[in-house]
Amino acid sequence: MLTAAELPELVKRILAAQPVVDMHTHLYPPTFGSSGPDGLMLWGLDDLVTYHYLVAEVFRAVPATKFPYAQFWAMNKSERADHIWKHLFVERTPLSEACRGVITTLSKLGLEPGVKSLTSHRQWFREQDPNDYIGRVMELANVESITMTNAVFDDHERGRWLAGITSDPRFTGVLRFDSLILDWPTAGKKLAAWGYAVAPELTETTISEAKRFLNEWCDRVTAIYCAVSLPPEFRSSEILESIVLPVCAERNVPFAMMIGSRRGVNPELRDAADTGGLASVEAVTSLCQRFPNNRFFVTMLARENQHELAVAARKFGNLMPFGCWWFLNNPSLIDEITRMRIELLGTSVIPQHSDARVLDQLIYKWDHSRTAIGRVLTEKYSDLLTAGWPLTTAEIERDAKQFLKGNFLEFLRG
Ligand code: RAT
Ligand code: ZN
Repeated sequence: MLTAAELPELVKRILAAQPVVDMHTHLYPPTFGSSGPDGLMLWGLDDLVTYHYLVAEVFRAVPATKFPYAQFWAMNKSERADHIWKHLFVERTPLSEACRGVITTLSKLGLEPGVKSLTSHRQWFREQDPNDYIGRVMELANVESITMTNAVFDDHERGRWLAGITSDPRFTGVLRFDSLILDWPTAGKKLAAWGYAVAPELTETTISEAKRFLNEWCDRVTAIYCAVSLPPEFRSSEILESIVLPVCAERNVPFAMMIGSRRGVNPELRDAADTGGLASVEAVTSLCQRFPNNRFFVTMLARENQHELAVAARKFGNLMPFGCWWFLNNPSLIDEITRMRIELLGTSVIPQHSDARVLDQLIYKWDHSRTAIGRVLTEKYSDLLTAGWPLTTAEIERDAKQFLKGNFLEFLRG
């Protein structure tokens, strides 16, 4: 029988050894382009250091009144990385989660993180072959499969799919179509221009043509689920209910809703422009109740929505809460949210996804998340021992597998 004293090391070891199926990232294989302004695969030092989380942070260190946005965006990527490095890593202590992430990543790659200049590291990354490097990063992060986000209304990505993409077994596809639900006037015009017979009104033909569009694109990207990100005020929509959910049900794929993002509050920050807000869990429960043949992955951006979402999941088996999303992907919040979810839902949640935009981030996002989840589990197992349960190593291994991989794959299968 295990003892409480053994738990911290044992849980850590088991979580580290359990490969992850990462259910939501913004990563791409090299077939989508791995260099230059058009490459969709982001990787390496300059992408790491210019991550949009760090762009937002550098404008706190050096405000736009002193260093105007236009001046920042006029620099090339390496110059922006140097600016961020100087102000967030050299002249200040890199304490924030996004800063610490760069440090963890460099250390795990065997690179000295405490440097004043990025020049020599930049050279090291230049020598890596992107295709081989993916393997190295996945091994270091112990990630076995990367789920992409394939934005069908992004003209650039769409063009690449239409030109023909050879699939990469390390990556799986997800069809993402925010504007179909949030901005039908624009999305509908695009569909019409792409040859689908849709009208501004949701006539029968429009509905069946929009379904044809979704089906064709789900086939093209081999979508394992469909996804949208929604603003705090989202409740539901006719398009969602008459087009999207029926297609997902027919294809037997879950629908992922990432709720609570408010886009572009400070557009000057570009990718870093968005913020979050309190959303409605009642909107989620209403959909779960009225669409029992659909399965919903749901993550919410507001900390204040998390408890109600976990309670909702107790009521609906077709609801799977996942991840500590974006501004919640910080150790203190992962701790709080994971603890609360486990107390309410046992092992039936997906505690985390990486949301990595830059390949190398898999290394730190999963390292930091495994640590945070491990702390919670250690405490929970210790409480269980105190309560009298004869906990075994095999049980901890089974839980780690469910949390990091199994729950996602099982919910996909339905
Ligand atoms: O977390 C992020 O990096 C955000 O910018 C978004 O990509 C968000 O995760 C989303 O999928 O909309
Ligand atoms: Zn995302």
